[in-house]
Amino acid sequence: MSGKSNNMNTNAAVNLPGAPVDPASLGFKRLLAAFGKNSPITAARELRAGNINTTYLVALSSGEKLTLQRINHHVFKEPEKIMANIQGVTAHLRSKLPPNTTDAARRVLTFMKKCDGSMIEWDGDGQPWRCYSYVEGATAYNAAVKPEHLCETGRAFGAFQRGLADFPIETLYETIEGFHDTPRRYKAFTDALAADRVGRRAGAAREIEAVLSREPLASRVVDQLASGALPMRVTHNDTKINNVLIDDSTDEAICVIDLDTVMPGSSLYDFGDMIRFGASTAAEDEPDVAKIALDMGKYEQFTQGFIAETRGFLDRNELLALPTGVLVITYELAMRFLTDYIDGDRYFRVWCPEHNLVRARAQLRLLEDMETKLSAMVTFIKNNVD
Ligand code: GN1
Ligand code: MG
Repeated sequence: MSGKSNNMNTNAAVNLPGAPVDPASLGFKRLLAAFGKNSPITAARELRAGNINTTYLVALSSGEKLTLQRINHHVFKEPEKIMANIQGVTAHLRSKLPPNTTDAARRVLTFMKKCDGSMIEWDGDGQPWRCYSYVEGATAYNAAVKPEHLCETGRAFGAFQRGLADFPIETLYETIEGFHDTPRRYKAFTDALAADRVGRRAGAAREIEAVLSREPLASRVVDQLASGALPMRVTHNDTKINNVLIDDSTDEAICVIDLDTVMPGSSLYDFGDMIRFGASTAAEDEPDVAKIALDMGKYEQFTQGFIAETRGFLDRNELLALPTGVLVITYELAMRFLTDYIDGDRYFRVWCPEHNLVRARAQLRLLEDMETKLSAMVTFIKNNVD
């Protein structure tokens, strides 16, 4: 139910995943033409991918396959700024590929430009669209299907940060203000409770209490960023395992995708979100909380990959603090899902009426389990960095 798939479940003659859609009614011909793509469309699919944007795949008679994505304008107020960030970051990462790289287009996403050089086309309803490469022969898994995918994912996100360590951070726009400012998220949560817009507060009393009782956790990372105890870095900010493409034939992580939230941030949040989503024993929206725990075996695999790429580049105290990020981001997501539930599901896409409540409950259960494993998480890192 949750997450996104990239190249899964081919279901028709044209090798594209997703559910067939009618390209004419969605205005794809005009959108593609804006990006200089004029070949007839031979297939179009919708991916039920992600909680924010709407993603389509198209095949053209020229043989080219492309991703067309409608950016959620309610969430991303200034899509041109996202594209400016993405353009800078992808160019930087591309320049870091070894000179003998033969498959650069599979390792860094390529976004199509319009003839005026911009990367956004607005549709008749005032919604922003973009168009980018579709990486063939690679899969975005919602959960690892082979043990090596865990370590590979850790490596990919570690390498992503390392590759951007010398990126001019001051040139990045903050595309969503306070995105991982957890105390600010807490304030939004209590504001939503006070407003109780759709009368859902009473029905979520236990989850609300679980969030309120953990308030001190909210500031554990941002306070250290503010004091300078932790550095600001260029971070991805949405490090779910399904934001890494795994090569179908080599099982190597080849490309980090979903660059919408690349912004200045903390490595703790990136590491933490990777563990929150990928090292759980269940999906982010598992309704049966008895199935949810932190899988320490998975944690260790992710961590090994991440540390292999970041040792010597992240500060030692930062590395040892990574597990704090695991707790804080899990708390933050619990709070964000619950806020949206109380607020009437205005931010995350939901696939069933109580979806945000189910997501929040799942995060809270996972957090409870993580709290008992914090020292084990730290010990594993200590043993691997010293
Ligand atoms: C959203 O849409 P997706 O899956 O890329 C959200 C993330 C959350 C995630 C939870 C811009 O990401 O912050 O962690 O859902 N993205 C935004 O699954 O809010
Ligand atoms: Mg995202």
